Amino acid sequence: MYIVADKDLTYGNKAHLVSLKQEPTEKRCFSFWYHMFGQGGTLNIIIRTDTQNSTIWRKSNSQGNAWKSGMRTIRSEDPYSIIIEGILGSFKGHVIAIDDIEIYEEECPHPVACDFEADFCEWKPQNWILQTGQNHIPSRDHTTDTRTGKYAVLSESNGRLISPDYNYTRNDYCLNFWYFIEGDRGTKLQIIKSQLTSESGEKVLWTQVGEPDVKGQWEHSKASITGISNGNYNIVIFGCKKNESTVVAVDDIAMEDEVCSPYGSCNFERDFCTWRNLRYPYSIGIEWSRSSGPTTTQGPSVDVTTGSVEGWYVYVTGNTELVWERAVLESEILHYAPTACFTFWYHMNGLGLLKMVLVNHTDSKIYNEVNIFGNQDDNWYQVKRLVKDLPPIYKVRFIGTRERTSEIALDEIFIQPDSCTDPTVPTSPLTDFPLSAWDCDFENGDSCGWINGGAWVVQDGRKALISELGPTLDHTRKDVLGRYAYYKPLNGSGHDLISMEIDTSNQEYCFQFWYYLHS
Ligand SMILES: [Ca+2]
Ligand SMILES: [Ca+2]
Ligand SMILES: [Ca+2]
Repeated sequence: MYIVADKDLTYGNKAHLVSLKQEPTEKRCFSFWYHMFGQGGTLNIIIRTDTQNSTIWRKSNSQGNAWKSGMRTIRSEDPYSIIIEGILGSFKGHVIAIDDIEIYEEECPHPVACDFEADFCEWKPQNWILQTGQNHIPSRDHTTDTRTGKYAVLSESNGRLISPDYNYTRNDYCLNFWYFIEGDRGTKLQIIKSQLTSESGEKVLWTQVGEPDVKGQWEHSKASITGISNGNYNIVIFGCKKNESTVVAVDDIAMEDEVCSPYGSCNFERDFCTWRNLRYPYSIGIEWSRSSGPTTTQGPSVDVTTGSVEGWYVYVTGNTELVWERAVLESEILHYAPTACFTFWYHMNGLGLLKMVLVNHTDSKIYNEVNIFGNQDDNWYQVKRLVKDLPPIYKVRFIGTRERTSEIALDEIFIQPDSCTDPTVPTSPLTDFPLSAWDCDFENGDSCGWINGGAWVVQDGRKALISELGPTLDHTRKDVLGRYAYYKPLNGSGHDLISMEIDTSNQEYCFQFWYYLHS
């Protein structure tokens, strides 16, 4: 079933597909497939009761040249109808299609994922609101990178965003999210694992605080969540701020059924992970799209991850008549330095050129690392490249250039620090002593129960690079993501970092620490 723009159509014209009236429900999964390719257009799923309409799902603009799965759990105390609303883009021939609508009597899987475009999904907001970038900071959301896209923002001095109830069956999950913080040190964002039955059962998994005079930007992060299947837990996104003008916002939350993969890695099975198409003038005429199975006679018929037509990869696609077209896929900001191993698979059965370049985030200088020429056979090939002398912060771009009909495909991007052999396991601090309650590596973003007079800031190397203050590597992880306490007094702040009381009457202790002093 599809809608198409003909020449008489004006922007904003809508088409509605309305279901029969449904019985009230506590949980009923509405699942469907959609195809939205080309600029403009919106697809809404609306629940209509006798008293109100609520939009429970929304996507706008191109979602790539592929069928994608959409689903939302419906909960309604009143009888309702489901409305599928299509709003076309403004150019002729634009198509929005849907297929395979299914309704079944249970919750949809993955309720934790949310892009905040329609609502809070199943998250319960306490003092968080949805807003667009219009007249606000941040001025764009993360999902759509537009002024009309929505994100969740803290509206009071503190608030919680509580994850939906979900029957977690695995031991390891990874919460992926994007956040924006702008403000003083009283501005804080935390990810907390919270036990439903007791107030005391809260464990802080991740913390980030604001720093005065540092401009906010959307940043990607992950929090490892373990042991959530052993009890009745929720994930809580906690924000607090001391001052009206400061901002704490989140967007594009997703829960993955596995331990957190390294930053920048992607197998394209569910989405683009953190990779993005760059617009014109970086890209000309074409873009990278996700797909599975054979797309053209020249492209791959299976992906690398699964080796089947069910698996997903990305390929350059478009239908302009330019002679040399170009599509640029860019990573999030990466920080594996000074040495990292870049692994990816490509398929280039036809004319074309695939480049992997690195862009220094500090001065935008570009380093050309890999060039692969087309006209190869119908096979996937792996590239593994150890790159040395990397800058502390950079991005990776895959640039596909093709002539008219040729195809370039990519899959299984994997980036790891240090070497191309076994992935490195983060080492715990080297110590000859048993662990104690006073130990702190600052990796959770707080000072582990040490009382901070206010002059100490827990920061990572990325923050140090922006503010040009402090070391760019910590001692624990020895990379830009590792955190440490940095002495940076403000007017009126106390200077001490004070431990909990230590009783030395029965036992001796050794106090050991690493320091960095430079002036
Ligand atoms: Ca959004
Ligand atoms: Ca794949
Ligand atoms: Ca550390």
